[in-house]
Amino acid sequence: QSDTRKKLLELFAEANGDFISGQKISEILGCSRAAVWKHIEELRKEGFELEAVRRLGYRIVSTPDKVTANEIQLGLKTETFGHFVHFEEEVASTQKIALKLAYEGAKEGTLVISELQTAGRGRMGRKWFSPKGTGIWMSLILRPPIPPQKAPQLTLLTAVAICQAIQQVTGIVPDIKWPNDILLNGKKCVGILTELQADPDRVHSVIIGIGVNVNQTVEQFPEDIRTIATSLAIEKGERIKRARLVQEILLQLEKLYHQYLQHGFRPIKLLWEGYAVSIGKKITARTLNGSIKGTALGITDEGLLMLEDEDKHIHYIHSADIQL
Ligand code: BT5
Repeated sequence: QSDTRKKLLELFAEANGDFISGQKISEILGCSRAAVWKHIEELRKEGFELEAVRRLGYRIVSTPDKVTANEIQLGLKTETFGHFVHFEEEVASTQKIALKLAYEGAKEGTLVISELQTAGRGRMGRKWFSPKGTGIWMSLILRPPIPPQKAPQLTLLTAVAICQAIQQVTGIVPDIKWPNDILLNGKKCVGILTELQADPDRVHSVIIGIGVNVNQTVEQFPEDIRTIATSLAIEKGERIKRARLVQEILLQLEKLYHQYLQHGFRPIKLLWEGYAVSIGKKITARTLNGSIKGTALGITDEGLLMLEDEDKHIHYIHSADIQL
């Protein structure tokens, strides 16, 4: 079975994008035309794009873009991030697996990544839509020597790293909406979920969950988020190799993380402000204790949002949803 598959792929590789007739394939593989059709269907299920034209036969349009350990590690330039990759075709949530690995003692920089999440999660019990093969659904284990209250800074640091990576790979300059959204043309393209395991005075691990919409088309988004979500491919007008973007995110993250551990949050804050859209604007912050309207002044050195209400009172906000 897998031998036939290999032969078929070799045939397509030799054809170099040209058509091969069904007749020829069945002769070379030594199987019936119906069996050829079955193999073609299986390849399609794996993400190969194959065109079938009567009389001409089959032609390969594109190969799958996978995010297995091999794909990620081939050409990876980091010192440690992503040197151990735990890949699964399908998971409930990469966060759950990373949490378990962290608990079992996994090293800093361990990456969990999957093609599909069946129960991807956002903040506060919300769902993260993570369809098969079109996005980056991954969780990175960090063990920063910082007090637990500083952990939210890592969300902001991650947002900057992802913006830099997106810019590097696609040329698009994204916007950041405090604290964890990355937007393209006002629509959400990336979500970040930072989960902390700590004692009151010591961090055991921080799991950085990253969801990036990469190759979805508009129709591939569920209706309830179609108007608020977008993908890099939609904005760029072409598909992007996910593994390449994963490599760049890991590289930028590692650089900023080292900078952060050496020099603190200040340099990161400056970079963050360069990408932030909400600063200086009138916004509404929905917190667990109600909504506050005001002008976003910026973020503090700790990473809290400073919001000035109509009475000139400044609120320091740890966690909220922001409406621009
Ligand atoms: C987030 O939550 O934005 C954090 C998302 C983190 C996802 C990653 S994927 C890898 C790792 N494993 C996980 O299980 N999670 C992490 P929040 O700010 O609460 O935003 C959630 C809201 O975004 C939802 O309520 C929807 O409105 C919207 N949404 C859901 N899926 C989306 C998608 N694919 N693209 C854009 N928006 C989406």
